[in-house]
Amino acid sequence: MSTERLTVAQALVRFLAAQHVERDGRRRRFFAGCLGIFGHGNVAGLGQALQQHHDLLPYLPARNEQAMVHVASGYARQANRLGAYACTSSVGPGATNMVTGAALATVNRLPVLLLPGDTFAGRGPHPVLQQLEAPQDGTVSVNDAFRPVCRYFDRITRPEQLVDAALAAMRVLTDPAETGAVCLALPEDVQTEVVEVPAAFLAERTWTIFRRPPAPEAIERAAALVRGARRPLLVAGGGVIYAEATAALREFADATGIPVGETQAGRGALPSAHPAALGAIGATGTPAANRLAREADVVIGVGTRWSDFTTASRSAFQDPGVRFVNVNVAGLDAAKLAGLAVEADARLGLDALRAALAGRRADAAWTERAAGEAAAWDEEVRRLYGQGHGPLPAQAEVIGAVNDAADERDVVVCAAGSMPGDLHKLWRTRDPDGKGYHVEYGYSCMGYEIPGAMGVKLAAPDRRVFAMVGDGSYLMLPGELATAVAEGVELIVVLVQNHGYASIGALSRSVGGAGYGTHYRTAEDGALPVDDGGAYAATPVDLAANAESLGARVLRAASVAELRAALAEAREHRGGPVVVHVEVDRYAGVPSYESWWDVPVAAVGGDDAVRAARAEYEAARRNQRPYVEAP
Ligand SMILES: Cc1ncc(C[n+]2csc(CCOP(=O)(O)OP(=O)(O)O)c2C)c(N)n1
Ligand SMILES: [Mg+2]
Repeated sequence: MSTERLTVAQALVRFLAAQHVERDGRRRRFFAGCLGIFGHGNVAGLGQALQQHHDLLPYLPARNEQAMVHVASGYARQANRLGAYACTSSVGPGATNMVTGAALATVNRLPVLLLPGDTFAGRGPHPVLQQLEAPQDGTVSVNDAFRPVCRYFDRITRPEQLVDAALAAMRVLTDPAETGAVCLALPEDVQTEVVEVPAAFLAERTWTIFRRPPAPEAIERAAALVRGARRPLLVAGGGVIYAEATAALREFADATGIPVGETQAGRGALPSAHPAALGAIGATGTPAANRLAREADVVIGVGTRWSDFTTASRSAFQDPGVRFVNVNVAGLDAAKLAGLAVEADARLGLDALRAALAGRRADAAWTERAAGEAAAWDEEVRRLYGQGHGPLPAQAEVIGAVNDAADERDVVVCAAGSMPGDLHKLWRTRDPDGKGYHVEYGYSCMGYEIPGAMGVKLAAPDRRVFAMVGDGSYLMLPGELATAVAEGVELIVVLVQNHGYASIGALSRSVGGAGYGTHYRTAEDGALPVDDGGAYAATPVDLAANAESLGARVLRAASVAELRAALAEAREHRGGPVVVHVEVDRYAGVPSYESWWDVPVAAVGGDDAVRAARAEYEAARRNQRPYVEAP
């Protein structure tokens, strides 16, 4: 058997560069490159190896470790999980900065490979700079914090462990049911040590992602349930898009007349103009989807993890006999809401169920009702887009302007604040592959927007990418704007200034609070910085100037007309990111439509407003359903 003598880091870099994936006969490289920030924990090991093999695995220097994992997540999602980035960090703070990124990737079921440096396996110089000493356990390092947020964790304490660990990492990264963040912690001494690896370990390898077919019996039972339904509804989740099952979904909807609501990750699975499309469902859903959900008797969830936003905290489905059919590649999700578990690839599952229904259609009255509700909702979107709010515009008008500026294949990216809920409802989706809408709402992590959008653009250079970012999100993680400038990544960042956490201010007021602490404190605020819906002082910050200082082209818009002009200019900009800065009316929100989100209210104490909110909360909770009946 031929072998090669390499450092552990060199062997790992060569292994990563040789990995490929294949699905439906289409094959591609798995790792687009390695993002990183060097420190003593990785510069001599992985840093040396990446320099030596820069032609095999491109290196992309980032500005913040959390953000670089977001870049990797954005990339993986846009690539339908058929591509990924590795992320290398130093030991200590560089490593723990990646923990939040890891959780985001795992919650959203996105493959990212994390390669944090670790303290010396040989322990010679311990405690090394940035080492956390655990008096009770000699094996602990800060990297153990990756264990709960990763789908696979390993620490390479001996060079020869690399072969086994690298293969295990790839198995998890390329498994659609298990994928998420994978962490291989690399002690800084081990990275530089010699390992004799078999040539086969370094050879090109293809991981075929076979589509998992549904069990025929499961499809028969699912079809029987759907045939017996009077008011069937389908809820499309991210799995529909990842499995490239949007065409199968259209065919299913066309053949059955069953209306379709969409989760955040599944938004765009069916273009807004499709007659069966109800748009967003759940706490941030449309009245069209939420009214039909309330009455549905059989709900087919495809590729959804049934988050609280989708089920309106288990209040969305009110028919006492409602049953669920879950088509999902992951057993964890297929079993939720006591549904009939159809463990399968979304495309194969949809095709099999359509075939089993053999031309059987939902009641015409139900299908027509869905189309009518959808048309009424479209009118409401038109109204909100063009409401002419003043003197500052409403956020909905900003969304309308960006939607108009985006072409069919362009992508909108967002993650936290009031924008995700507004986008979920209002964004008109058009891309037939469902890749035009990218709101990270599994972890809803402030700061994801700019790095996530960068990952999207790296995965889809032929699409225009709009990042919608609130002032709060921007302030958390603006640094990757500098990376986008340096790397010439073309993004259109729409920076929406409303002087603080408008979403949480509104949430606070809805639970009887006064928006305490949700408006950035200004000199006038004194000790009690409230946000009670009245006049407020603008914060003395200039985020446009901040973006400019990072090297971005910046356009300032003071009205909807100026915004539209700025977006037209931004569309033509080449060579790097453009930031379009616009201020909106903090209190001109998009309403919630016949839905609910469970946020507990203080049971004792507080003032009249809190007591009233508690009473309302207790009443709303009575609409919660356990969803435990067997299918
Ligand atoms: C990292 C992180 N910290 C805290 C939160 C809780 N949170 C959700 S939205 C929000 C405020 C977002 O502010 P901004 O980006 O300005 O958007 P706005 O609410 O004003 O629309 C906060 C603090 C979060 N989602 N992520
Ligand atoms: Mg804000």
